[in-house]
Amino acid sequence: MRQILITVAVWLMSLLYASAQFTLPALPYKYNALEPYIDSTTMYIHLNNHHAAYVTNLNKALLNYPDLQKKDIQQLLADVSKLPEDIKTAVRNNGGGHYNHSLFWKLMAPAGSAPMSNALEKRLADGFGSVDAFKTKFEAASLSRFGSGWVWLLKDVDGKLKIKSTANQDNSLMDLVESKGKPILALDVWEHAYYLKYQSKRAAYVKAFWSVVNWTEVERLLNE
Ligand code: MN3
Repeated sequence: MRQILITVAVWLMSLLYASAQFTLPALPYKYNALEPYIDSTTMYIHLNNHHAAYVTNLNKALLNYPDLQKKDIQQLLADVSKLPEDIKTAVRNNGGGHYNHSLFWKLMAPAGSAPMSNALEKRLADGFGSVDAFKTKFEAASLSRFGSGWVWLLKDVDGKLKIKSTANQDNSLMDLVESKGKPILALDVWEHAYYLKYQSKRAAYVKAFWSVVNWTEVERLLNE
């Protein structure tokens, strides 16, 4: 009888956890798929150490807040300033980390597999003068981000394209971030994203990133 009770208790706990927890996504390609631009070891560590830690710590922060566990990540971030004081910073950092990385993986693809369409080229040229001008501005934003953070191509409420940078794991969905908008393209400029291959040469990493951008996904997000 005791054994049965324990089994039922474990089963109930697993149900509770299964519904509560955010989970680490699988990469949509192999770890070495972005070589030589982003190396396999960096991809492996970035997903399984860094991103996994954000997921674990986000779940831990929400452990005593069953109502918040039911929200999706975008809702949590949109109201992050209104969260209880004891978990606000943890959700900002780890929820942001989970959302940003989940998006980042999907915004990359093996070189040459998801080229820019003529329609997207035109949208970028309309917004920034030319695709080259867009890239130059995006690169400049990634180099001027002091310390850890992200660089974004955003679509604001008026549908206008903007390049912005945020510190740490902040993003433009958070109510406490100044420049709001829908993330269309994201680049992680934390050192962990490039240090093994590029050491302190962030500029070389940013240049290499253009070779593995999934422009098909960028365009889908833009038109969504
Ligand atoms: Mn990262």
